[in-house]
Parts: sequence; C-alpha cells; structure tokens
Amino acid sequence: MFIDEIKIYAQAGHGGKGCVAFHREAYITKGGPSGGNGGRGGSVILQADHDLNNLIQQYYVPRLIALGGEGGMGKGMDGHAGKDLIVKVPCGTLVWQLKDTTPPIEKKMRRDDDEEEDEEQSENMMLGTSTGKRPLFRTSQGKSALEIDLSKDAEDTENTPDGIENKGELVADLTTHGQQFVLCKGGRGGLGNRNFATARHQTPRFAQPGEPGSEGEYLLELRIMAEIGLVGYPNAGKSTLLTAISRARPKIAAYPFTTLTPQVGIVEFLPDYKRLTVCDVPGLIEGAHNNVGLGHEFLRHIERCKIIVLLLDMAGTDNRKPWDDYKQLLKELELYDPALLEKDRLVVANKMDEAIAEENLKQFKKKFKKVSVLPISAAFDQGLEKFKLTIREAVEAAEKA
Ligand SMILES: Nc1nc2c(ncn2[C@@H]2O[C@H](COP(=O)(O)OP(=O)(O)OP(=O)(O)O)[C@@H](O)[C@H]2O)c(=O)[nH]1
Ligand SMILES: [Mg+2]
Repeated sequence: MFIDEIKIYAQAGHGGKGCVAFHREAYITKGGPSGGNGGRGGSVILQADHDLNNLIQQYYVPRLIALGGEGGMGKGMDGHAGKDLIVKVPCGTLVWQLKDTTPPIEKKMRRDDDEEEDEEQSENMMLGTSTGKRPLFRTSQGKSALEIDLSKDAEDTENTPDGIENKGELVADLTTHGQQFVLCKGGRGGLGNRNFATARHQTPRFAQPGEPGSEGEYLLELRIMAEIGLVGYPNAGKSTLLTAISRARPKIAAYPFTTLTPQVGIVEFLPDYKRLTVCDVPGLIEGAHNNVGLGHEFLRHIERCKIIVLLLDMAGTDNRKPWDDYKQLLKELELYDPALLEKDRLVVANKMDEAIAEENLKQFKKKFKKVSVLPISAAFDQGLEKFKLTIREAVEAAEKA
C-alpha cells in the first residue's frame, strides 16, 4: 500500500506536577520545604529519513502520543522527563496543521470567557425580542415538531478548517535526511514547594501543577524528492526506462496502468559516482484532471523535480498519435499546476526500434519544429547513455540557474 497523504493526531506529554514535602531528619528541626520539580512532558518530533518512501507507518499508527513527565518527589527529588517520541517520516514530507495546538486548559479558559460574553448577549436578546431562544413547535397534519435552524449549523461546518480538503496552514517541510521538526512540545513540569520558600514565607504548602503539552491534528503530505520526473501516457515505457537506467524494478507489462504508485530509482554516473533520483509516476491520460484514469493525484510527486521528462511512445501503440499525446500531456500538466510548465523539460521519443517510429518522429518534428526530441529505445538499450548524459547536464544547468 502506498500512502502519500494521511491525517494524524499528535499530543505531547503533560508536565509532571511539583511536590509539596518537608525535610524530616533526626536532629534537624524545621528542615524546610523539599518538594522536587516535576519533569517536562515528552515532545512529538518528526524526523526525515531517506530510507522511507511512504507514510505507511502513520497509516497504522495515526495517533502519536508522547509520555508525560513524572511528578516531583520529597527529599528534593525531581521527576523524570517524559521520553520524546521521534517519528520517522520520508524526506519530502509536508506538515499541514489542521487544528490549533493550544493546550486544552487554555482553550477551556477561552471558552469560559466566550460563554460569559454569550450569556450577556443572550440576555440582551431576550429583552429585545419576546421569542428569544424559546423553542418553536410547528404543527402539521396533526403532528408537531420542534423547529431547528439547520442552515446555521451548515454554515458553521463549512467554515471549520477540518478534513483533508482544507489543508490548513503549512508548518513544516522536511526535506533533508535527519531534519527534525517539533510537532508538539511537551508541557513544562511544575515547580516543587522548595522553590517558593522565602524569608517571610518559609513553609510554602503549595506547588505548581505541570503544564499540558500541545496537541493538534495534522495532515502529512508526501511530495517525493527526485531530480527527474518521468511523465507519459500509460504504456509509453516509463517503467522500462527506469529499469534500464537504475536498479529500481517496477512492474512492466503491455497493459495500461501497470504502475499504480510512484517509483523512485537512482541513476549512478561513473566515474565520479554522481547520483540522480528519477521518479516514475503512473500514466496520465486525457481528462486526468477530471479524475479519469488515476487522475492528477500522483502529479504532486513531480512538483519538486528539477527536470520533467515527457516520454512519448513514438510507435503509436493503441492507435495513439505521439503529437496528440504531447499536446495532451502539456495540457494536463498545465491544468494541474501552470508552474509545472515553467520547469525545464526534456522530450524523449521511446520505442524507436519499431518500424513506424521513424516516420512518426519525422512528422512530430515537422509539427513541433522548436522542440528537440531525444530518440531512445528503452527495451533495447538504445540511446540510454545519451539520455543519462542529457539529464545530468540538464540537472546541473538547473542547479546553476
Ligand atoms: N518495442 C518496444 N517496446 C517497449 C519499449 N519500451 C517499453 N516497451 C513495452 O511497452 C510496454 C509498456 O511498458 P511499461 O514500461 O510498463 O510502460 P509504462 O509507461 O510504465 O506504463 P504504465 O505503468 O502502465 O503507465 C511493455 O510491454 C514494454 O515491453 C521499447 O523501447 N520498444
Ligand atoms: Mg509503469
């Protein structure tokens, strides 16, 4: 299963409470306050990891809850801090905050304030209109029912920033291996009573409670970090090309939509061992923006690519025309995000081993005189060295720009 978007709930640990205690020891009278501090709560931390390629772990464990801190103890002993919960996510994960992380206690206090204001307002309303908040019963055909204004509820639910449709606010983008982001910070531990002893108040019989940790709902979205994105119609040979130039082994077959999830391969260049990552996304077809085929869903994975390779089937399998495919692919990319067309593009003609391909390529060049096309045959290893060199040069040029 490939998961690239998942909603999670995270809650940091509560701080431990401070202790009220007094020192007791033989021959020491009035030993004074000795309550230790509570430990801080554990935080929920996201850490980017290049060994992961999707968010499947969060699919199985969508509630990330860190441990609380221990309370303080007598004899001046501080409580243990709660252990941080470090959650590994793939590089390229974006974190969207769906709900605020205000500690529940603050929320409650705010809510109480609001309620007081509401009560004042409703009193005014009651004075203004006689019906006020009185329930209204309607009778029809001998039956009576309470009238409820549903339109108000509908407005409320429309405005709430909930659900995956509304992504909320972007709070982090984890791109490099080892990068950490504190999703929810653990609550502070409370101070024990020994902190409150003063010359005038030598026996404080109070201590602080720990503070609650922050919590919230988040949406994790994976946008794969690859330098090159392979885009093409189904059966164009994207997976065959990826297999030929890297050690990735995606499934290859002569039917459309063989590849159902994005696949990443690493191309290694000798003699300097430079590495480039290539991402093969499931095929696009006409109307993908209307969710035809696998739709636009996987195009998010080429958003971060430096180069987009448009792979065309020059043999025109399934009676398709390469020039129509080319136009359609550009149109679908534009419909997804016009910024994709501003990226550097490389047009590659595949299946040049087939008889009809030469003729099609000539016609294609006639129709698009300004577009330079690189002919290859992925299945027969033709033109692949040139392809690898071209993508390397293009990536280096894009990096310099
Ligand atoms: N003759 C010829 N056939 C090829 C070439 N490259 C790929 N094919 C064939 O085209 C078919 C589809 O190849 P895939 O690599 O699965 O195509 P894809 O673009 O990944 O397709 P989807 O995953 O369905 O989007 C397979 O039967 C391949 O053997 C080529 O250079 N020449
Ligand atoms: Mg494929």
